[in-house]
This record gives sequence, C-alpha cells and structure tokens, in this order.
Amino acid sequence: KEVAVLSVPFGKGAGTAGAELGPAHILHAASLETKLAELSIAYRLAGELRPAVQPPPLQSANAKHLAEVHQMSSELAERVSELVADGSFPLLLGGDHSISIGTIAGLAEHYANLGVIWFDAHSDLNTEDTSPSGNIHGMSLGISLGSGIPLLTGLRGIVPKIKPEHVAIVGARSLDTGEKAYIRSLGIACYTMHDIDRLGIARVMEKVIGQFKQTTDGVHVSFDVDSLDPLEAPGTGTPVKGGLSYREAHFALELLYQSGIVTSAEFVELNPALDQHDQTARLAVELIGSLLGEQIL
Ligand code: DIR
Ligand code: MN
Ligand code: MN
Ligand code: MN
Repeated sequence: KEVAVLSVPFGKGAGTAGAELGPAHILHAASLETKLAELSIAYRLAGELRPAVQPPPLQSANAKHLAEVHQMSSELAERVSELVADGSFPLLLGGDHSISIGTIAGLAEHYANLGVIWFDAHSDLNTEDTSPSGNIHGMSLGISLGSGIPLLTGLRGIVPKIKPEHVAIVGARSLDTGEKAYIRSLGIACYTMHDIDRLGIARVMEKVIGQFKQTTDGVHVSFDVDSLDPLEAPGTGTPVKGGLSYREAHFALELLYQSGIVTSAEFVELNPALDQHDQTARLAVELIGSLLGEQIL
C-alpha cells in the first residue's frame, strides 16, 4: 500500500499552543521524506488540512474551541475516508490529539470493527463533565467511543465509531478520576506503565496484537508522543515523567510492523515550540520508520 502523508497543523484542542507546528517540523527539520526514501517506502504527500475560514463560535459547557475542532474533525474525516477508499495507508502528522476524532470518524466508514492502539501518558477519555481542563484533546478517545459532545460523537452518522473491546491504551500514567471510572466501567484494556514494568512491553504488545488479530478488521495506531519519557521527548505540551523508553517505543512499533495488522497511523502532540533542537521531531520520524518496517539488521 502507498503511504499517504497528510499534515494536520491544528493545535486548538490542546491547552498550550504549538502543536500546529508539528507537521512542518516532522517533514522539514526531521526530514520524514528522507527516512521514507531510505526505507524504499512508496509514499506521497497528500497535502495539509487547513480550513479556509474561521467558523462561528459554538456554545459549550466545558469544551474549548469546539467550533474549530468540529470544523477540523469533519474535514479530516472526509479526507481520511477518501484516502482509505483510494487504497492508501493514511499517515497523519499532528497536530494535537483532538485530530483523532476526525481520523477515526473517517476510518469508521471503512472498518466496522476498527482496532485502536492508543499510545499515551493519558487516556483522553474525559467528557465535558469530567474534564479538568476543557481541552478537547483530553476527550478524543471518549468521543470516538460515543461518549461526550453529540456534535462530535455523531460525525458522519456512525455512533460509536469504535467498540470498547477494540481499544488498547499503552503507556498510561496520568488518569483523571472520571477517566479511571470510565475505563473500569467499560472494561477498556489500559496497559499502564505499571503493567509495562511488570510484563515488559513485548508481552503487552503480544497480548494486544493477539487479540486484535482475532477481533478487528483494521488497526489504527494513534501515537501521542507524550507516551514517551520526557527525557526522550521533551517537545510536547503535557509531559509526564516515567514514560516509555526509547527502545520500548521502537520495539512496540517494530512488533506492530511485524504483525502486519496496522492499516493507518497518526503521530500527535509534538510541540516544536517546546522541543530541544528538534529532538522529539526526529524521534517521531525514527518511530514512524519502525512502524513502517525499519529493522536494525
Ligand atoms: C488531561 C490531560 N487529562 C485533560 N490530557 C492530555 O486535560 O483532559 N491528553 N494531555 O493528551
Ligand atoms: Mn493524547
Ligand atoms: Mn497525552
Ligand atoms: Mn495531550
């Protein structure tokens, strides 16, 4: 499959500005195209999603920039759906994690049982009622599961987009009270850093891959760079200590490549304004390499 690289320079779902600069740094400062060419991967740049006009504001109880997130999500859903229809492998460059609302809405038109592997320090399962921040990037996985703002859960008329048994969170270590209750009540597979310490990343990924092989018809990798330890990935808006090591992250993505189950991916929450010499942008490019088949030997 041809990899279709779509830039989504959108940062209004996050509390700190700067994630909108992510795609430019992944493409230029960290030379994604050089990596793809080295690996002889067939790819094309599918452009960038940048809404032309500012939408009129929308009322909300506790969701910042709802109008902008809604506009972005609906345009992105359409583009992602077209890319899958074309036979491409969508590779989205974020942008904050609210972009996954649109990505998953577009994918859900093609996969009735889409699996989602959510690499993140957080679970992004807040609703307007539980969110401590009002930032929609902390609600995006919940919205895809059908919980939260109807304008967003209802995108493209499919509700919910994904089923709780087809979600695996990997790397969690900062969960809000409402999110913990939600994970327990729906029985969502949430592999925290505690689980990764105990089992090792290999067994965690083997469990996820084994289950998704049996039960899903496509797998989306949603990779929030704050899943990584901030020592490796300082360029992100909400860093949390005690994250995935450099090798754990690479190894997880190498195993996913070997499994052959992955049908799309997004790399989000890179904030170049907070990065150190594009360290995090370069790591993101390396990780994309591992997911797309780069091997050590
Ligand atoms: C927090 C932070 N749970 C919130 N979430 C982040 O605002 O909802 N998600 N940073 O990636
Ligand atoms: Mn996230
Ligand atoms: Mn996060
Ligand atoms: Mn975040």
